[in-house]
Amino acid sequence: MDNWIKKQATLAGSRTAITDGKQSLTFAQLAKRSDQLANKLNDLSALNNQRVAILTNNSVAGYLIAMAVLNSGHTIIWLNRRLSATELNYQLADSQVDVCLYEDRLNVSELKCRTISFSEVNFASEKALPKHLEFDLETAASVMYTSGTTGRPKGVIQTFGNHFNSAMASALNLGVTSADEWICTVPIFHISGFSIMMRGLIYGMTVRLVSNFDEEEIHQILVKEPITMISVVPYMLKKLLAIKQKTGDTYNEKFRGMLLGGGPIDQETLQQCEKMQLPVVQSYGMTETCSQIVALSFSDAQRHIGSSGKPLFLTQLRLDEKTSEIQLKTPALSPGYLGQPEKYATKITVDGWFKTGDVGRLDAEGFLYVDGRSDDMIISGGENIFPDEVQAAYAQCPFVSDIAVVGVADDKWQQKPVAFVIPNEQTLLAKDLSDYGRQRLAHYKVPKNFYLINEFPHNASGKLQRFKLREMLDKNEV
Ligand code: S0N
Ligand code: AMP
Ligand code: MG
Ligand code: MG
Repeated sequence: MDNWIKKQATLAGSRTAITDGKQSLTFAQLAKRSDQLANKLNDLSALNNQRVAILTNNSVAGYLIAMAVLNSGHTIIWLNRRLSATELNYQLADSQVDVCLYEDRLNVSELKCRTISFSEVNFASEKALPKHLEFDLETAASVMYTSGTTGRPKGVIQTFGNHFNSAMASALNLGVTSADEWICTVPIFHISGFSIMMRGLIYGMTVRLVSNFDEEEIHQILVKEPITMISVVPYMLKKLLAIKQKTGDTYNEKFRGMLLGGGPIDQETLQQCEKMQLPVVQSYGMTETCSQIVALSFSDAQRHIGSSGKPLFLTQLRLDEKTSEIQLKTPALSPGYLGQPEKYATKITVDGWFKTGDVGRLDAEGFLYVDGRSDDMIISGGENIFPDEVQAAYAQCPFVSDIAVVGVADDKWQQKPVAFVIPNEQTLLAKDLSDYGRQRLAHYKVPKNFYLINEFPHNASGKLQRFKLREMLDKNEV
């Protein structure tokens, strides 16, 4: 298959590929620049290993480095910049990378591998690589880590074929073309963001990057610039809706829609969006499916408020007869977890369907309603938190005899983790517990509240009953 970067340089060379509002590159410039950067990475001997890690915020520099890594025929290991050094070091070791490329302003002092800043890459000399590397549908383009209820995080492999199928299915649903301009406010280290970069390459469409989520700034961009599409998680939708309600502003006349995903949303918010004539397209997807595989269409969005839509072109979906678990077959499905085929095998049914861990319903017309998780996963502001992972971080904590983490509803983050603690000392302070967690975990994973308790509710077989802890909170018993 032809190299997508080179291909767009010949098809749409003069069109803008990427812009942050100050710096812009056409597809022709992108091809040239990613060749240069790949040659510089080669000169730095940063390409000895098949995989290269990238740690960055959304930035043109990070986007270009990612394109250079793909262009050089290597696989990107995307690192979540909110993770702790311990968490990042686990992923670096697990993916067996020997180089992490990082945005200059980020702190990498505790990372246990060779680190090269983007400016070091820029200043390097060039050592030529083969001029025109092909892309291959079966090859891993990217890897993103995701946790689970058991065991350590797993690297989800996303092939070029997964990205291509995902982008095509999305375009067939939304009618996106090269005339669109998609603003990327979601992190490029998540599939929500990286899929926008890949769609940009595949459609020949302009991607507008913003470095962090500042709702006032994004609102102004949506009003003033010719943005047609934005991807948001519920947290972002609510912030943008509130500004629209306050100002009464309308977005620029080309604006077509907000692709909403990454977690559940309440009906009330969707109804308010409708009132404000904010075209929201609900969707359902995950890292393992390379972004949305179920989505509403513009024409159905209003009629099926609360539904995540229909399975997109080529995706098959069924519900498990007993558990109502959502199960999938799709060409966008990851071929596996890096180095953990046995973990991946547990996610596939005997007849070959991927088990999502989500529970849902289908109405008579085939629209999907996602009801929630079958496990204890918490989604806070679009980031996943697994209670077992948080508990494990406190296993060695001297003040804690035992700890149980549960998710509760939260106005700001939709859900937040809180902890029940059997203390070793009665004078224990929440701040000490919080500080302990913040040294070991991504800050969004650290419980927002700590409740001291004498014993945990267990069932007859000794399993922790998290629902009983949640009931205690509901009844104000702690
Ligand atoms: C919500 C975001 C933007 C919040 O980040 P913000 O405001 O930039 O925070 P910071 O300034 O960095 O930090 C301030 C304090 O807030 C804490 N914090 C940050 N994030 C969270 C959080 N999520 N929960 C709780 N706390 C958080 C920081 O720790 C800091 O606190 P202190 O000072 O104490 O350290 C940010 O979280 C964000 O970007 N979230 C979205 C992530 C995302 O994109 N998730 C989606 C993942 N799923 C998928 O990608 C699959 C679905 C999909 O593909 C998709 C999803 C959406 C739309 C479209 C699609 C698609 O199909 O294409
Ligand atoms: P991630 O593993 O970070 O890619 O997030 C994917 C998970 O987010 C899914 O497995 C669901 O649990 C959740 N999710 C995504 N879209 C929706 C939706 N429309 N409604 C409810 N939950 C969703
Ligand atoms: Mg996941
Ligand atoms: Mg912020």
